[in-house]
Amino acid sequence: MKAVPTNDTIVAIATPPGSGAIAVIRLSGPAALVVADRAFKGRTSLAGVPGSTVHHGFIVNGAGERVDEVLATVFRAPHSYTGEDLVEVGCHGGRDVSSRVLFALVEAGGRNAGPGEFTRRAFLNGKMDLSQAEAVMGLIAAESRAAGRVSLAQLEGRLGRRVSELRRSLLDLCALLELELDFVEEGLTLLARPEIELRLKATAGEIECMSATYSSGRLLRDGAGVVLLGRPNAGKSSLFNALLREARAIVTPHPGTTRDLLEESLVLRGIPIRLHDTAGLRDSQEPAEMEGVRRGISAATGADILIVVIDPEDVPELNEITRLRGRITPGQKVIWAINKQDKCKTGAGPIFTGAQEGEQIVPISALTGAGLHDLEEALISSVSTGEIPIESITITSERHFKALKNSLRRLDSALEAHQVGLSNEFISVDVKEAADLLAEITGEITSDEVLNSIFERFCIGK
Ligand SMILES: Nc1nc2c(ncn2[C@@H]2O[C@H](COP(=O)(O)OP(=O)(O)OP(=O)(O)O)[C@@H](O)[C@H]2O)c(=O)[nH]1
Ligand SMILES: [Mg+2]
Repeated sequence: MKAVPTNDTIVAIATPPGSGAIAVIRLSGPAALVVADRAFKGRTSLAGVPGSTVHHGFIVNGAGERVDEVLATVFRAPHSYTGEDLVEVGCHGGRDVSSRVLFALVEAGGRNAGPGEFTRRAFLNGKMDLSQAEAVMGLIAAESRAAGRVSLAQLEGRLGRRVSELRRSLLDLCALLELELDFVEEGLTLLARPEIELRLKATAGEIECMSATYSSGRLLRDGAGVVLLGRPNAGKSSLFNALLREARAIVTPHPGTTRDLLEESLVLRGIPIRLHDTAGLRDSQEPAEMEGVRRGISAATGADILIVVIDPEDVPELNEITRLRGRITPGQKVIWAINKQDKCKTGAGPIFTGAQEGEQIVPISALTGAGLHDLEEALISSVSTGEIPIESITITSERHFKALKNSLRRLDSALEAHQVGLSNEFISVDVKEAADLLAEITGEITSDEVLNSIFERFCIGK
């Protein structure tokens, strides 16, 4: 992949596409003020003004025509988002006018910025560590309050700081281990053997705890995949509609109504959920229904949470429950929704005994809405172990998770080397590797390839 130049002046519209009251066009680079001055006509030239000041003027294109009346905010290096000289031109927000202002600034010498290039420069100029740069993207993409909170905590640098501290303590340990090697002849020890073990275990323990947050962090970022599964007519589509509070899926009294896999998103108490309705499970010779059942089963296999919908009058036999149970993937959270409670006389409904330990049973009526609140509670408790405390660190990125896991593997092998009595050299190699893997999270050690893959997912102007 070609290298991205980092010293020219980049320009892009920073506000979302479409029309609005105003649009902001960002210009950043060592020559940002010079470039802006070629297009900006105000009372004074921007090159002469102090940072963090706003100036009224006009943007003029290469042909000398006025394009728009604007406000230009000047930020001087290093006190700007990118750490470079930066100008934000606030113009009128029409699609046409903002693109003409952008074009005038390109004519003046700006280069159209690539995706994430402003944030990439902010990282390269030390304004933020890599985990914070990724948090910018997470915050922009966050579709729920909980996901936004986690990204915001990461943006504040909490993850980066903690990871840096852990890395530092590993490097300190490494230095001691290596230093001790120099004195091995004299029989001098700088670290008692139990002390080495203690330090390795403490760091490994913390990395383990951090990486364990990924299972809920991932759900916050992507949304939990929830699949409604059950026999035809159990009331899956009715429940799907009830949870969405919208008549999204077709409901009829005929078994085999739903064929396609339906997917909709909803946010439950700040947690994003991707809800799927499926075709009822039964043996069929009808090609469309067979395909529907196949798709439903495949969605169920990849789901985070399964809601198995039961019509208590239809599935009393044990072998049906066993068949449904066969669709559960180990590790999946399972909620049994015992539907159609409105039809059961109080206290007379058949008692459901098909659940296993750790699985929840919730009696509901998709028709009347009874028990729906309990079902939502069951869903929330399956996704997370309660509200994520604001001061805690939650891992939401697969990249961070993998780095932590790899680092942990190295620490485990260092610990093993230590326990079998290998010399410090062997231990310190692993400890150093473990520290380097942590540095990938903050970007203290990184490659162009990693940077490209992170920033190309950003949108232009960020
Ligand atoms: N009395 C009562 N009827 C319900 C309830 N939930 C669903 N039904 C009825 O059961 C029938 C089937 O409901 P659906 O929601 O289409 O069931 P489904 O599981 O999606 O069925 P398929 O798409 O064929 O697999 C409809 O007539 C619904 O009105 C309920 O809680 N109480
Ligand atoms: Mg249905």
